[in-house]
Amino acid sequence: MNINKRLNNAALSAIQARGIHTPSYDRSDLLCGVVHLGLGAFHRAHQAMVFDSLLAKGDPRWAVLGVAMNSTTVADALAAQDGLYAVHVASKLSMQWHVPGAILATAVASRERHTVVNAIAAAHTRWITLTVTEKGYTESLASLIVQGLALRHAQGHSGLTIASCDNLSENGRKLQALCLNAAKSKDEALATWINTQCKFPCSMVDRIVPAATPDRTRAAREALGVATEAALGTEGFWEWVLEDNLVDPSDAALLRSAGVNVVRDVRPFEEAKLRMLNGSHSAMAVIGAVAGLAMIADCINEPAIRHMMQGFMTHEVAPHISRPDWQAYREALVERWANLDLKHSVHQIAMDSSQKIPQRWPPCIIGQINNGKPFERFAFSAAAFMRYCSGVNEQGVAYTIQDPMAAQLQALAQQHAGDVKATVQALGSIESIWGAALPQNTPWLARVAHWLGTIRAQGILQAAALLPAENSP
Ligand code: CS2
Repeated sequence: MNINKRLNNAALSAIQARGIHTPSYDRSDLLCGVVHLGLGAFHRAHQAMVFDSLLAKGDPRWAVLGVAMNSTTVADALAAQDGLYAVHVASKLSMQWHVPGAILATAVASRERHTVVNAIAAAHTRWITLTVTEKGYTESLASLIVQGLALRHAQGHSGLTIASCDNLSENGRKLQALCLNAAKSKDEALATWINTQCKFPCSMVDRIVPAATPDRTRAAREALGVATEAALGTEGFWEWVLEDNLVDPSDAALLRSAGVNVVRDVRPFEEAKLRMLNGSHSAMAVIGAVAGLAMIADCINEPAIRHMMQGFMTHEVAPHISRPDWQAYREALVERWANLDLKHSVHQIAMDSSQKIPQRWPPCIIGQINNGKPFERFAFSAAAFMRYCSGVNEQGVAYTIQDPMAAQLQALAQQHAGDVKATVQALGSIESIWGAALPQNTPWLARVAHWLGTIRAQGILQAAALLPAENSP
């Protein structure tokens, strides 16, 4: 390996000669038609790879300005590599390194705000896409977008398709409301222009993309034969379901040709994904963290957890989703979680649980309560979350809770550590997590307390083995 060489445009032909998927198009001819906000692993292994395949079909308008909101590390590492990076795609059938070419340039919003504002306003920009995480939907995000749109409007350019790709229900509507609010406080005419000329499609995006690790970077250097940073691993599976609500209607056919499912109503897909995939993920993450398991694959390979998750999905989640192929979706999930190449850390998923649980768990719990059906696996998951908030696993190893509410959650968990009922009372009454109804629901709180007591007394895996059998409600 020639480590003096690094991944960049000049190295691409040598990398391709090693059998690695590299851009088949001329990168010097591309137009930055997309401004993407949130340069995390997910975007690079999902939308950016879809845009890469549109570029490979000969449409030069899908190159991306990749904007990190605050962190400079990835933006600068990619800039030094001409926007290129390696992605290892692993499925049951194949393993393949890819070097997607869609990210043409990068910027950091907190450092180069004007670059981002000017890019949003630029005539060749057609889309803004976003993966800024659940906690990123703030007034400051809206102010950045609206500043760019104001300049765009002043310059007389057409409106943009602005697609949220975060795990929030009705993500497009939320983003639209946030932007319209920000615009109204500035200028009514601008708000009207945004409302009529820009489109905010809802979307569901799915692909398991663990955070980058040093091991993956080492493997990428080995495979590519050049020095490289910011390498990722992902699974073969990906899905992008997008509401057919686009400024340029002909984009729908283009996106479909690259495998995107453009539909009238995203809700059945979004609900299934948030409740079944993400809801199970959040449950396994806190259970695994408490049990001292490192990865999601370790969790799903643990019989007590696997049986619990099957029962969770079949009896407590499925009644509250309307995706027609949910059985196949559920089976595929178990297989996806067991993918050993992914090394998806439970602590990564447990991060920001206070922001994730609200759209993942309460709608199903309330649905079960309203239908007079059991909610034992949810009560167990809620108890596991409360046990997780203590910040120490069952082997006595402390971990960091990364969450905007970390200090409050940990203080409450520790303050009442010896008293199960008081812990459930304190942590179970936070309405921003559980909504208004559950903190008032005595049978719910009683079952959470039951499971928290059992987890404390017997250990979390032994407690999980006491849940109803997989095939019984
Ligand atoms: C995970 C998601 O970290 C999390 O909260 O549940 O990132 C999940 O891996 C993706 O949504 C899969 O599409």
